[in-house]
Amino acid sequence: MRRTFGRLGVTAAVALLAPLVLSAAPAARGAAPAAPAAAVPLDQLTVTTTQVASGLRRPTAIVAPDDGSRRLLITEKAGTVRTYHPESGLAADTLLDLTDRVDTSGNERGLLGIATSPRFAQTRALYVAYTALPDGRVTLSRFRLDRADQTPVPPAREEILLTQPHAEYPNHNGGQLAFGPDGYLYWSLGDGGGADDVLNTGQNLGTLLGKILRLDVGCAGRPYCVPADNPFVGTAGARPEIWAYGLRNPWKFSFDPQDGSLWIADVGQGTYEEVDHLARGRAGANLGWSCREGPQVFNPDRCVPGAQYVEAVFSYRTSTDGCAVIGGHVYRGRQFADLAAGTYLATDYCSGTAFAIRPASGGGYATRPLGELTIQPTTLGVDADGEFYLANDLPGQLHRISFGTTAPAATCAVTYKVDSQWGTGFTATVTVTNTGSQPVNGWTVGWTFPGPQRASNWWNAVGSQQGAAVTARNANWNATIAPGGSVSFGFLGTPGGAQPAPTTFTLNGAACR
Ligand SMILES: [Ca+2]
Repeated sequence: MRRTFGRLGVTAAVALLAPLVLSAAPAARGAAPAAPAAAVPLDQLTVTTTQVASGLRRPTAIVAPDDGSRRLLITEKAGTVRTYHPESGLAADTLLDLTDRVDTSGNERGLLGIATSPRFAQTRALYVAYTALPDGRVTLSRFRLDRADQTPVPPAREEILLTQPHAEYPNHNGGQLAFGPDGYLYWSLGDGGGADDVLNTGQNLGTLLGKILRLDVGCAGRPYCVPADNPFVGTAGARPEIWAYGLRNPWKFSFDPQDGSLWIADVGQGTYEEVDHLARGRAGANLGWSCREGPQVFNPDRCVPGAQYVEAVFSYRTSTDGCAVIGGHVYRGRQFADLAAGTYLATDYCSGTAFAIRPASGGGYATRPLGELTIQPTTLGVDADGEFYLANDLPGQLHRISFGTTAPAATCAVTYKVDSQWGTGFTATVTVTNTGSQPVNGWTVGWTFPGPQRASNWWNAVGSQQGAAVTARNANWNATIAPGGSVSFGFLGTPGGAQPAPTTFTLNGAACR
């Protein structure tokens, strides 16, 4: 019988046996500072997928080296790494083959995670996380390459950096790898598997199971070093590698490249799937398992008196709205910046639902399901330009993700004019004309810079910029634009020299066409 891979620790039997505990334990907010809203509200945001490759064999993770190659490296459960390029497609040759050492038993063991060192063209280090033969030990390894584009990577190059025994149960191996904004390597490990946190690891700081680790893999002479500011350095009985704890199976986590915050998607047992959000530098967070699952107490016997549990920022019902959350990324690309900048996108292995989450300007989070992506997604990925991809399990497809909007076209025309330009900067004037028959009362004009422009020192508008996405709001004296009327505003920009001008604009979230 063919079994599916992506239940990721959620079994029907477990769902039926999950205790119904409804009392609440103390919970602390894990929220990061709210990001400015993107131009399109979540209820007008749409998402679609376009298949760009097929023939993957149970893909598990996607990473894009920052070497200008435009490649995606994709791990497969059996122990292989494949290469995709947007022009040449999925390469027939395997980049790295570790099938002789990867334990693929059960649904959840295999080659699970991959990361490339920052400034990959110079540093050329490839990191992988997998379950190792013969007993499923979770393993972090490094491969140093001779050249960034070296193909294949010799398996004999392997340097094993850190291992954690994981023999009792084949499920809950975590496996995500990512470099943080601090240059350290983060690695997620599941709680050791079985069910109910039977090994009691989630709240136990003496084990690496049920944790996210933070490692300095750049120190000389040792496989890795523990950063001196890790939260449990010097705590008796605690493993100093731990960065965050109280996790069940953090299959995916990611960092927002703009604010450095950490988004964790923790697969639930039988009741709730959850997404957690930690501000940059938030050390030692306790995400709750197995005292808590999502917004509820799971097992009161595991609750530690006085403990502060970080509350999930989003949760949904296991077996109603899906079965296993597949964490994703915050959109910081250019192509859809005016629609989706600052939006975290996650999905679910069983339902394929696209869950959009966005920090709200007044605090809290706006969340909305945006429809269905594909069946059996196992990983979302982001290319070097910040654009999104998805790979799915048994179909073995790679999809590109696009955003759109249901917002009606606005009745507006916008001109963008560079007035003057010198060695280090420029000034520009933007003129908005109301081409409709109704007055506009209060306006927000949005666009995305196609180049490296940064805007500041605004006049006749209140401007802000997030990545390449720019938002300009009316000043208090020019909020109304009569039918046929115009307003002009401007700013001081950098850098100097000729830059491509923005070509599409929005007025109050709707495109000017
Ligand atoms: Ca939790």
